[in-house]
Amino acid sequence: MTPDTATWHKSACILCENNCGIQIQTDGRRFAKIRGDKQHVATAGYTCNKALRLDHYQNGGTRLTTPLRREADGTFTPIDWDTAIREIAARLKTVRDTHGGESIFFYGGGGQGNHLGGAYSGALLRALGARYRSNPLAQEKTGEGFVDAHLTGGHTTGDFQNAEVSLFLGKNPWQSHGVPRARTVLKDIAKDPTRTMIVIDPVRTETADLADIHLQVRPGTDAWCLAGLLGILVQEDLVDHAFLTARTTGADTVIEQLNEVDVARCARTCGVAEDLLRRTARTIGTASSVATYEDLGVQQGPNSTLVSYLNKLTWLLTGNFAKPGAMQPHSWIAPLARYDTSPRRTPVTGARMPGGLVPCNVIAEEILTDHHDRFRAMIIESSNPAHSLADSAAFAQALAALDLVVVIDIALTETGRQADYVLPAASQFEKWEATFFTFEFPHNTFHLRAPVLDPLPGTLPEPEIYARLIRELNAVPGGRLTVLRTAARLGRTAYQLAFAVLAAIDKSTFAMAPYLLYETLGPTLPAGARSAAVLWALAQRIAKEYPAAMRRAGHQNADTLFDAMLEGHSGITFTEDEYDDAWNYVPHPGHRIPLPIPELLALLADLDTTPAVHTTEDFPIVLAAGQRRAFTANTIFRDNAWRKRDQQGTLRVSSHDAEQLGLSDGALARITTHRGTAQAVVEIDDRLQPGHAALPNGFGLDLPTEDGATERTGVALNTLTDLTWRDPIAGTPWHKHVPARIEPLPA
Ligand SMILES: Nc1nc2c(c(=O)[nH]1)N[C@H]1C(S)=C(S)[C@@H](COP(=O)(O)OP(=O)(O)OC[C@H]3O[C@@H](n4cnc5c(=O)[nH]c(N)nc54)[C@H](O)[C@@H]3O)O[C@H]1N2
Ligand SMILES: Nc1nc2c(c(=O)[nH]1)N[C@H]1C(S)=C(S)[C@@H](COP(=O)(O)OP(=O)(O)OC[C@H]3O[C@@H](n4cnc5c(=O)[nH]c(N)nc54)[C@H](O)[C@@H]3O)O[C@H]1N2
Ligand code: SF4
Ligand SMILES: [Mo]
Repeated sequence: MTPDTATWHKSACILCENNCGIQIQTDGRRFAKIRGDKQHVATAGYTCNKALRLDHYQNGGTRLTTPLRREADGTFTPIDWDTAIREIAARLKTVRDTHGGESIFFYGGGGQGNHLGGAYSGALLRALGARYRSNPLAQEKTGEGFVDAHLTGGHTTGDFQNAEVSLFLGKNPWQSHGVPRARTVLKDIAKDPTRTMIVIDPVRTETADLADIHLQVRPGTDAWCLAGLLGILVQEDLVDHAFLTARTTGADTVIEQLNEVDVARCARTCGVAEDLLRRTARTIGTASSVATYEDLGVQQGPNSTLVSYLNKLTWLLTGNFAKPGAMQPHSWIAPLARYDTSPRRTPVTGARMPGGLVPCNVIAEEILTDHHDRFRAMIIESSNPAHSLADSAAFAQALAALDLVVVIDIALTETGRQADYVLPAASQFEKWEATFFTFEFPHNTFHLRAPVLDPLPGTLPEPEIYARLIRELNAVPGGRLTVLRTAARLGRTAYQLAFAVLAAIDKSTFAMAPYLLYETLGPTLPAGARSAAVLWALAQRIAKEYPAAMRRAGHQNADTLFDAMLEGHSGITFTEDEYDDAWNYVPHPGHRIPLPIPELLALLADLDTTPAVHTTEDFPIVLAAGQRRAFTANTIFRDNAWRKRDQQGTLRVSSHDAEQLGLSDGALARITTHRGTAQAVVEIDDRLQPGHAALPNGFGLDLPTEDGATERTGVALNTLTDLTWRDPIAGTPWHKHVPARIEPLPA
């Protein structure tokens, strides 16, 4: 085949939420060259080192090309698609008829680069009467979402391009991004003497190297660090009274309590000098604008929901909302989760479900019980929970206890190996794809990606997989589809009308909409973009919820917006907000932000008696299980060769600990926790403080060897983590705070 060197295909990187626009040159099915897409509406040509390695995702060598069924003896038999769909639908029906649709649990629906397929899963769940779902958000962001629901009513994003003060809390954007064009933005801040970067991290990260102030807290003590900062803001009267009076309610309650905070004691507990804490608070309290970003360092540690609340109070008490350089609410293409202030509860353990998601750390407990309402079946798409959730052994036991496990993935993963059926999906470069990581303000962007290659033979895009299952379940009367198909041929106006009429007759039309759209509008879309049909409904929603912002972005109505999505191969701006509009996103009476959250204020009041240390004599080191590095990704690459460095995934320890424990650089160490044990190569790294160690995420996959066995490189982190170490409110895990023992191993 002649290399297709003339054509650059537009797409996006799928490794983190920024989804940088890229261009790919193919050579057959190989990605010969990859570069940033300068025309991309959000990232303008920027990429980090990882995007250039995406051929290892596309052609990494462990792709599935046929559905698999697991037999009684544990082996897999390849089966054809019709058989797979028929058998799975029949078994799902049996579970539903025996135990009720609510006993069918859905996990996943998208990773860092693919949410379009998952948008169709809701219709399948509706067809089955399933009510419970979860995804990886429920092991990181649900505590933050719970706090957001109480305060601003939704997610906020920091304007780091313009902020006078940028605060990164348990976040290392140099490596993990999250901020678009992160390295450029961080370097710009560092260069500018009028701007200040504050990093709160026990590790002197690459981001901390660029910071003006680094609060190198003891691991797991952020609640005290932030309580101290807030205490100073209030006690030195650095709060924005005009903002609090005009825009919030209950500020007095919060201020009164923060007046009681013993700042010196907080400083001692978190290990930061009181002077430095005071200087930091004054910097925040006197700045013209402050933006903050909290991430896994606090969200996967002790007191995480409380920490989210305290973080948000630092910028709310100082009036840093809805103005340039501060925190902004924003529009969404589709919200990643809908949070409210009193989430419903799980059926067995009664855990709160912020965002409507079952906390990842209770899933095994919801299954491993004889409770009548336990989950009996699980559908897992675009996620590898047997590897990524706390306590892999417990999760494996839970999977084994289910009547049916169906996994939809491009590869045979650690989770797939434990499934009853594995369905092979087309890769993210072989189908129409998009993410709903639309967090920007004032210009919010969205990128629908066209396929770069045809699907690998034997694979299907997820919307087609869900549609086939729904057809097999006979969930929608054929007449409905005929009406909509006829209307689709008459044009979009007729279609909209027909849809509205159906919805008026039958409420389930909305829940089944993705499927209805896929079957009826989908086939009329250009360039085989059938999977984009669901975006039509999302465009209607945008036109309804943000009409002025949509028009400012140049879209007259939902239809022109939908067409722009289909045609915008470098992404489009779908809403253009104005700073004052930000208040419209605050759903509370008078658009005021209610500051007190009594349950969290109670936890704050208890800090004096809350343990700040969780290590013991047996497990004296705090292990951060999952550090983001230059060559880590989630389990998106199933091919170790993608890494140019750190091939083993080293265990980083300080030279102090290395000396104490008898570890040497490059030698093997054994790591032991309450749950398990593992081995890793030691790297002495004085970015870490004594008593703190770090292992990278994304390692420890069981990859096939040539002789048909599997081989594991690096540590599968969740063999070491514990389900019960979780936040009392959101149930989010303590992956960044695992008490461990580390010992040298003979070479
Ligand atoms: N290179 C790379 N980038 C990625 C990913 C990847 O796998 N690799 N994954 C993506 C995903 S899914 C996510 S969610 C993001 C996560 O992005 P981040 O949250 O930035 O990543 P982490 O390295 O897990 O944790 C951030 C920091 O928390 C610090 N930390 C550990 N313990 C504590 C503590 O007790 N207190 C405080 N304040 N900090 C602490 C760590 O030292 C680390 O520097 O990254 C995304 N980007
Ligand atoms: N101990 C510890 N555990 C952690 C973390 C940590 O720091 N420490 N980090 C956590 C975080 S923040 C996250 S976000 C999770 C992520 O963990 P997971 O939710 O498990 O996500 P990924 O590892 O990204 O796995 C994505 C899966 O999707 C598959 N896939 C790729 N493309 C497609 C596609 O087009 N269609 C389908 N159907 N499948 C596809 C991949 O093969 C892979 O199996 O891990 C979490 N687990
Ligand atoms: S920042 Fe890097 S990993 Fe994230 S989307 Fe962009 S290129 Fe990919
Ligand atoms: Mo994540």
